[in-house]
Amino acid sequence: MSNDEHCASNPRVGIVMGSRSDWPSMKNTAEVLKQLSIPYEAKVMSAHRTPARVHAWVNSARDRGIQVIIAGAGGAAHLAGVIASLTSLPVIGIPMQTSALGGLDSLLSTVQMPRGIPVATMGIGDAGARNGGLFAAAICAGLDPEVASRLETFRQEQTASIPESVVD
Ligand code: RP5
Repeated sequence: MSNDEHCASNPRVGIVMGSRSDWPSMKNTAEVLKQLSIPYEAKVMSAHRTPARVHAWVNSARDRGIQVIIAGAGGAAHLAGVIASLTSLPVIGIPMQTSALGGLDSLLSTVQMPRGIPVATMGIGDAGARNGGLFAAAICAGLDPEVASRLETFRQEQTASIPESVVD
């Protein structure tokens, strides 16, 4: 992943992931934000392997205009929870699919937060990553009527794209 390619100058959403190996799933988040013209930045940082990078990035997030954080991680997936412990910005967790346990490890690590530090946890893998982007868009829509209007149009188009007939 080239981060430059995926960074906007004034990001409103921060997409972070524990490893570059998470990008094939997390790009689903980026794609839907791009579709909705919501500026984002995408970064690799790990709660375990690069804790100082996590702290530095989270501590600057609000001042740089980030409104929502989406964190994807797999296995002992503490990234979203650690980020939520460092900021009161809304944090959306995306549990990555894993080869060892199918992502159940990531799901439970992300969703089972202690009382007081919430992480809005999506489903495992690609669908969760896309829904995380849409959930972030819904939060941004509450702050920006133009985003609300684009999200409404997106939903109408999605509805219109679902055929009722079972054959072509
Ligand atoms: C987690 O470990 C990452 O979020 C990733 O899902 C998983 C495997 O990472 P790599 O070994 O591929 O770097 O921290």
